[in-house]
Amino acid sequence: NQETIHMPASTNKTLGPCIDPPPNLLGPLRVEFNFKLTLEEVRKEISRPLQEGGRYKPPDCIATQKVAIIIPFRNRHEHLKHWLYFLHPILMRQQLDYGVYVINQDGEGVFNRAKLMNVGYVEALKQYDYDCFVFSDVDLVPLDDRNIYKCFDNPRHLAVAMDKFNFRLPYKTYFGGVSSLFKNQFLKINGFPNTYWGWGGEDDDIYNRIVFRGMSISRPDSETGRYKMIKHNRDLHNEANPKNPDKLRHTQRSMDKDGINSLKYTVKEIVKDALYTFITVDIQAPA
Ligand code: BGN
Repeated sequence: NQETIHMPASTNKTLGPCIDPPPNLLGPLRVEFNFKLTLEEVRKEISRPLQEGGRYKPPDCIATQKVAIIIPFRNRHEHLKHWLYFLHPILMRQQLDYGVYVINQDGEGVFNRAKLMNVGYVEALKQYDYDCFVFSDVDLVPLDDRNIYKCFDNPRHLAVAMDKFNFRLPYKTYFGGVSSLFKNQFLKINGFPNTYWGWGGEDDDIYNRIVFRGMSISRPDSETGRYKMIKHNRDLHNEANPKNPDKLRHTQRSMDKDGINSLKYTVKEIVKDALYTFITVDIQAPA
């Protein structure tokens, strides 16, 4: 009986590398946030190809990079649902070997986006041998799937044309929203600063670090780099910090001692959902 003798074709083939650009991209996307959905519905709809913890590998080719997506987070579950709903299918079409890490700041102290991103870098590496790190705000969804969530020859700024800035860069050195760095690029700048508490400036500090280490910024064009931001009110405990602008004048001096080499935190809990790995951390925030 032939059927029992022959192996199914899929079990015995050696996979080739994924080709660039990925063949199934759609280009411009329609994105709306004006609908309610439960996490259960999102899981039902999109978790089938995923492995536990929000991990994915393309089934029929070998991805060229292993990408950790790091999302600094607190109290934004509504946004996270929309992010997961839109991003997972995009990341799958981009044929990435990726995992989604939500880094949840424990407690009600002052928020620290950049420190949470440092934690995400360290914790993701404990799970898998990632070589590329994409750092994304939870409220930003790309409007074009040709904006690939991978790493480039220089640190990449992906969110170049956000709706809230009229689809333009707010200023030329803007590095906020979504960015990506290879492991070696991240280490070259000693990671991100841990000392920007509250809103503002940490992304400018990261930009400075990159330039001080002789790298430049890679960006998609302003069509490919369009983003929609989920509207929200200003968060509690994330006020603009008047100390942050002044800190920016000292990046060159501070970056060697404030970064991944001085990072201190404790993990409170790691939960592997079908759609993401949720890591709650105490980052010793001031009250
Ligand atoms: C800038 C902020 C960035 C922020 C952008 C866009 C500062 C430092 C003092 C100049 N920088 O002004 O962190 O991403 O606006 O909102 O506050």
